[in-house]
Amino acid sequence: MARIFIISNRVAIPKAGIQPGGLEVVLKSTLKKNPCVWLGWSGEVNDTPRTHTIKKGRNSYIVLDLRTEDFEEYYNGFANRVLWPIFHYRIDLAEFSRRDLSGYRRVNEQFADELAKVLKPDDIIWVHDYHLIPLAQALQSRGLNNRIGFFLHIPLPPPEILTAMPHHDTLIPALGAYDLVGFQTDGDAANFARYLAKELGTGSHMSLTLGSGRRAMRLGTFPVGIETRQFTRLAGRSVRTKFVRKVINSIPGKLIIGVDRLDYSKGIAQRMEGYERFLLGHPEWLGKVTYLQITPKSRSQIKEYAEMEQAVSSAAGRINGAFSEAAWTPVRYVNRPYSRTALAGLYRASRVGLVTPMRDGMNLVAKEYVAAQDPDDPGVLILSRFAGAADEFRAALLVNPYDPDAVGAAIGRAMAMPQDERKQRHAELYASLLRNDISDWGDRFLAALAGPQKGRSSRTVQDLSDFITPS
Ligand code: ADQ
Repeated sequence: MARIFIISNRVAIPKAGIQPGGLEVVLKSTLKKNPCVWLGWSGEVNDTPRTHTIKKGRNSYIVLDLRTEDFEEYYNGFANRVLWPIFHYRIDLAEFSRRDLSGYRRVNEQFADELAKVLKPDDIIWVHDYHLIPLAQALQSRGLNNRIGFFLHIPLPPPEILTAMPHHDTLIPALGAYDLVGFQTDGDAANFARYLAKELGTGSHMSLTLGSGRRAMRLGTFPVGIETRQFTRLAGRSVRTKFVRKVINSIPGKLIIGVDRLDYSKGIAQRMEGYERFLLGHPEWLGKVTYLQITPKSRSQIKEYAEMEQAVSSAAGRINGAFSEAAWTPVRYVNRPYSRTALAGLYRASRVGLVTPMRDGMNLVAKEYVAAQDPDDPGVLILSRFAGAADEFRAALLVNPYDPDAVGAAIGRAMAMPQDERKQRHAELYASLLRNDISDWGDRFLAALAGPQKGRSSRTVQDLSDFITPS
């Protein structure tokens, strides 16, 4: 059985008592079904970097430290200050420097060096996310021609935005060195196809061989899902726990929930404004609804994130200042992470799930909220049309997060929605979750990587036109 090498910025080493994080949940069944080696950054910054290998059953985890300079330039710099904002359509927030780009390339070379020590010719490589775009090229320049796929967890913007990124013309075509490039949505894949057609003049029907000229690259859409039934069961148990009951008993009336990392892509400050418009337009709900926003801080050392922390807390303060009463606080803004179990119960206890990113690759919170509901008395999902999940979740209340009046109106509609309509919408959303469960997501990607004949959802670049003008 061929080994699967999973390569990502961070590695999640399973530890007793620690709940699995995002990527680990997504890759759980791949890690269970195949002998895997997972390689990435240890999370340690160390000027004499070390590499550790940890074995767990038939899987191994190889973690490497980063030098201070590399951490600053690759992670804080190019990945988080250039690729993250630009891929989320925020050219205005990108801070490009050549130094950061060379740090980014250097870490990709470091990863390739480590891989070169352990790879065997029939190992299959699956690279995750925007931190590692040039990795396939770096491996091929070392003569390593393993089958290799790439999955982008975040959005890919159209060429009109991508081309604003300095050095896009060497970086984006580097994806051509992969055998398969996977995206969350057809829209992202179409943007990539349009970039190739426009910038490289591939035309929409040309066979395309980029990079080393060895095999043709293919692209495909593989929307990430969740473990639907397990999450439903978890929510059913969790809603009865002491913790969730205490939260429910502490609020008057209905609960609206938002759960996000503190990131500008998630639109938390804009969402607060939408809630404010709802309170202004629906005085009948004053004192009868509480919006709980759970948001652990992230990337606080980056200026834009620190500014956003400030903007979100001042929006919460403004709303509470204007509307609070002695026995009612309209917004509860909580800056710490909660366990998956606690979140599942809180989702189930909430009448509305407010998921309004300005732009998001998929957004698993939207999927978790739907999975957590009681089918006999479900809550309503309000979802940004700019989340990848909106492609599958047509039965949610879709909103434009740039329009606070529309968000406010959607909250009003959700609060008043009759049970029959809630049940019908939930049934439709839940069916779509089951159709795209995470349990076979890895299998689908790996089957497509093994060859076009096996891939159900991958298309070859000869079919670029399918993506450019989807039927
Ligand atoms: P993220 O940007 O991290 O992921 P998301 O898809 O919402 O966003 O996943 C977040 C995960 O973290 C969820 O499982 C959620 O429950 C958990 N989480 C969020 N806030 C939390 C909190 N306050 N406390 C505890 N847990 C919390 C990236 C991309 C997404 C893409 C995923 C998966 O940005 O677009 O959906 O990868 O591909």
